[in-house]
Amino acid sequence: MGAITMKEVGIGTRYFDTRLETMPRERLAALQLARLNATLAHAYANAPAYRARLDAAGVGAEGLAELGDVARLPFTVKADLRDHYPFGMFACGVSELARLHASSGTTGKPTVVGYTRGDLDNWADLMARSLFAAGARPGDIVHNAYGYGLFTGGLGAHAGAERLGAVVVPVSGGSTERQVALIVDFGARVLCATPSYALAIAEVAEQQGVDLRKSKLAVGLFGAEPWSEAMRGAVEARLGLKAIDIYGLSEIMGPGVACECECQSGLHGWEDHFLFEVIDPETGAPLPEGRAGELVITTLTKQALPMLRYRTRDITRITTEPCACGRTHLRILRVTGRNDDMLIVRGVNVYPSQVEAVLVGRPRIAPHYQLVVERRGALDHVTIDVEAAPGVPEDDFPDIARDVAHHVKSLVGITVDVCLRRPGEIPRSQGKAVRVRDLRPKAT
Ligand code: DLL
Repeated sequence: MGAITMKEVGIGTRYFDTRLETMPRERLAALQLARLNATLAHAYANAPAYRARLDAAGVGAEGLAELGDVARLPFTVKADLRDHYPFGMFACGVSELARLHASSGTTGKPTVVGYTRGDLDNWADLMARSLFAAGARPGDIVHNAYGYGLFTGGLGAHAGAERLGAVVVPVSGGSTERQVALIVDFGARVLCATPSYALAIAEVAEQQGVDLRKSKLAVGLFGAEPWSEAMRGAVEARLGLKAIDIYGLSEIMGPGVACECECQSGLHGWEDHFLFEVIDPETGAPLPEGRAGELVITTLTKQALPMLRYRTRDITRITTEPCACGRTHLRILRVTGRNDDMLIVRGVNVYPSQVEAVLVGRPRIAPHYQLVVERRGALDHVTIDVEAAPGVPEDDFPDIARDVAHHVKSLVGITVDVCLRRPGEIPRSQGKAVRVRDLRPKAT
């Protein structure tokens, strides 16, 4: 993609890259097909792991005739990256890499991802595009509380903010009291953090008697974990900003794969760089637009680590309905959760974010919670640990617990125990919040 000039992102411009963000959908599809075939040829020629798979699937390097033919390609899954640890899936030599990131995962080897200079350049562009769509502008002070390090959040948002022409404050996570002071003293207009950490910042500010609603904060880019509309309401009310959902994953790039615009009605998936599909997680069959299923992403420009039909495990829906903002790129609706996080409670499938939607905003409880899952006999049993709001008398806890259990039953359909905790008892996150404590015996 072409270099972005400051002229294009000047005041009054509605897009970071007008040509690419508003490209008619037929032209976008043609661009995708050309880039998909270039990606296949690149993977076939330079990534032995892919060549074998493409041969086995009867898809050589000759390319696909239409985008729908992508369904002929085999899926790639996280285990492929682990099995080829560290660089076995890469399509370039180590000397051509400019950066490595990794995610630690709960078992075994980390998942390692690599970027060439060109990949980093595209990432910075897409992250700048996302920041702009969210409402950030050149010259804004961007307080970046995503973790720096092997996690892609910190450095990804950092490079995008610099590319936008903003002023980045590279705080990373932690030392929350200091974060509050810096937001106020530097006059940050934009906050980048996980939604759970944004809430932790709001809470510490309130404890310090600082009203962040009166600060210059106007826009927040929150992602890296599932969150609900109710949480959006809570964060917006307590920080006095517009809370924008941003999505991404390291295997595909990092933050900025998709981001909401100021309409806050779904995340624009940047289709000039990625091909999005939704599949039935059981059968692997592609699902029509609008149906909920697992998001599958193919990279269209990545050089170091092309990903062909990567199964994200994330459950969502997509729509190509036009957005009021004028961007033509499809929208991914809020990611409700990961397949791996789905609980089956007496036959009912539940994601923690569905429970969150019931908890957050309810009177007399605070938006800090964990689901504790145990095995009782043959059945899974869920206890919701949720904090009482500050100042609520402990004598009222049993009544509140009953009321919460009742609402979870009627709105989510599962029977749970509710345990009211005192303010501060649920651990606060500095990055991705731990929403489920799984005490079930591990399958052997
Ligand atoms: O979390 C990248 C990121 C950083 C995205 C900062 C947004 C902001 P990973 O650590 O590889 O990368 O985790 C990716 O996090 O597959 C989803 O399950 C989840 N996730 C990310 N964004 C969202 C979101 C980063 N907006 C995994 N809503 C993904 C729901 C999200 N889940």
